[in-house]
Amino acid sequence: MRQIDLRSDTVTLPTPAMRQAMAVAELGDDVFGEDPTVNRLEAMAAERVGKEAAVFVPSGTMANLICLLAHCGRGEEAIIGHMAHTFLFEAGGSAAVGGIHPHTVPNQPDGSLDLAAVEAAIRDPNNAHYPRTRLICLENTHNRCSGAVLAPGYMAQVRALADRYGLRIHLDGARLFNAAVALGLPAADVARDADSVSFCLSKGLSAPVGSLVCGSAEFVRQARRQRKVLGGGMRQAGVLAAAGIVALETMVERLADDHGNARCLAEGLARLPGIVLDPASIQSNIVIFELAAGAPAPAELVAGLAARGIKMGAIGGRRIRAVTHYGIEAADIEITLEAARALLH
Ligand code: TLP
Repeated sequence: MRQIDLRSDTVTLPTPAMRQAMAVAELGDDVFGEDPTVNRLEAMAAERVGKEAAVFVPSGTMANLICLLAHCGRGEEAIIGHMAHTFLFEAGGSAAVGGIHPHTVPNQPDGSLDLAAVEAAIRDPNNAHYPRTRLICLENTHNRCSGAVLAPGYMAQVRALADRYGLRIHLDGARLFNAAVALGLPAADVARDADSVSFCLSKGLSAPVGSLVCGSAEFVRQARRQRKVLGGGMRQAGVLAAAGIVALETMVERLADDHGNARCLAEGLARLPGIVLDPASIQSNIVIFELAAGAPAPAELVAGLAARGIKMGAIGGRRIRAVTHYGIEAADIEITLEAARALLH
């Protein structure tokens, strides 16, 4: 039976060109700055996102943690959406490791944070009772907001607000290239208003491992230090970076196919009884839908699909998530819709 794994775009396997590049990569000790393949990937990443410098790190979680540690000291505050990956799914790392105080603001369904709510969350630096606000964190695309793409122009407004209060902006761009492709803009435009941006090679871009932290040369110097603190210096990491270079060279434009497949999946699902979903809200490769009261429980639908070789994730409440990616074809969407139809009739 064909397996259709829609649990995440993290399940993607490297392409044959990536495996080939990994096998022949020129290597050195990256902690000494001497791995030519890592150096090439870092230069390429900085150029793509329009920042001075970049550093290769093991994961998206470590990338975000490194950025928060580089921006905030102990007892200082980061303003962050209540559905941000960094707030929900990174094991409280910034608090556990860095003593950073998260100040949550509600995410809007489009992934944004209401500007007035952000402003209200900024502390008076002259009042000794308060933690000091240092940072505003944004996420684009937004995982828990069904892959929502932040509207162009929104970040410029956050930038203006941050500048008024002397704050920095970190962008969790785990799926930055999905946002760029969805908007038809260069990634550098999407990241322009952020002081730091992280992006992942191992999601829709299909490389096996790795993320990049990008920012000013000085910020990246700090980030390298934090990477060392966290044990993320990786020696002959060019073997991984080689796949990342192929990912940036060959896997960005095709993300549009994933977005098209996600939209087809959402349109098909929305027609089924018991599914609550507005397909127009699906802008990238993540489809989150709800099962109405009276419909099967999410665990039941997920198990029924799994028995037919289709994997999705129940993500709490009555919600299920499906993520399209390299390896999922239009025909797989049809098979998935057929199976869901049979289970929900
Ligand atoms: N997201 C994963 C899981 O952790 C939920 C997924 O399947 O979507 N930022 C964002 C926006 C992410 O979605 C993720 C991973 C990360 C950071 C962390 O990246 P990794 O998994 O490389 O540590």
